[in-house]
Amino acid sequence: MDYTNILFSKEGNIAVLKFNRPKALNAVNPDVFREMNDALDKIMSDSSIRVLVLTGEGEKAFVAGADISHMVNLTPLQMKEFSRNGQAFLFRLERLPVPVIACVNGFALGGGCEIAMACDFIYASDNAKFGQPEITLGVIPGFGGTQRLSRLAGKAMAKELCMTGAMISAQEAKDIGMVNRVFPREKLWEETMKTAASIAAKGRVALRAVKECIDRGFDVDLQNGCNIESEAFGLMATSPDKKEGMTAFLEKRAPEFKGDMY
Ligand code: DAK
Repeated sequence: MDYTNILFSKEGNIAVLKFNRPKALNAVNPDVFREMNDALDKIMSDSSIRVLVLTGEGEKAFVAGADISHMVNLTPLQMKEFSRNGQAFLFRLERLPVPVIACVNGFALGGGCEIAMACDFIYASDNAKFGQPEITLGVIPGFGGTQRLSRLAGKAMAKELCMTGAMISAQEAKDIGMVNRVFPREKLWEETMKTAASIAAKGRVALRAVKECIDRGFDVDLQNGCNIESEAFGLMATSPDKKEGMTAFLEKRAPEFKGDMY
């Protein structure tokens, strides 16, 4: 599939996906989701990819939301279809067996904020703005915003942001636990890729297990969460990366993880 709404590239073993509709501040429509899903298929079938970085093309936006010009005339059935496509894409990001970093380089509003929150963590530039402004359009977040925001920032903060539709700065988003780190705009990409490279050097099997344990364990009680972890920890013993990591430590050298699946 040729892409016109996204840009897909690889930098070593790091995949980079950019929303590429800068004239509309990267607002997302069904074509964006179609292309993104195709790109995720490629990422899933490329075992050399260790990390995915998601960002927006241009100076102003990560994603300024769902495309309002597309949504304005949708029928209820079309709206439902749009919602399903969007939510399916977000669940795919969340369940992707490689870590996904949102590199938020400007507006992350509505659907854009929801996409960022479905990534494993968010790095933001100091000029980035976050918010769920759907209420000002007479609707509510439709790509899981009410759910993921309350899990990240707590119920009361999620209610305030979804009820007022107010935008918050990157620093405020960090203060409420939505964003991990904030960088000066010109440093964001470099810092994001530095972290991506650090993660990419780790073992693929262990990275996948960490992601699954934290995500699956989050919604269950501590005992069951720890059970999920023990199961995964046991499986690590079958990974050649475990032997390599521990042997490298004992031999006082850097490990070379191959990422073979057991
Ligand atoms: N959709 C379409 N076009 C957009 C857009 C958007 N979300 N955001 C910006 N643009 C376009 C603008 O229309 C403008 O186009 P031209 O006029 O140049 O053709 C261009 O991008 C530049 O925007 P501005 O001229 O407005 O730039 P400013 O710097 O002055 O303002 C802004 C930037 C981000 C503050 C402003 O553009 C803005 O407020 N944009 C809308 C933000 C917004 O409300 N986002 C949330 C969209 S609603 C659902 C599923 C999902 C959703 C809903 C339902 N269901 C399942 C039911 C999700 C909803 C949303 O995301």
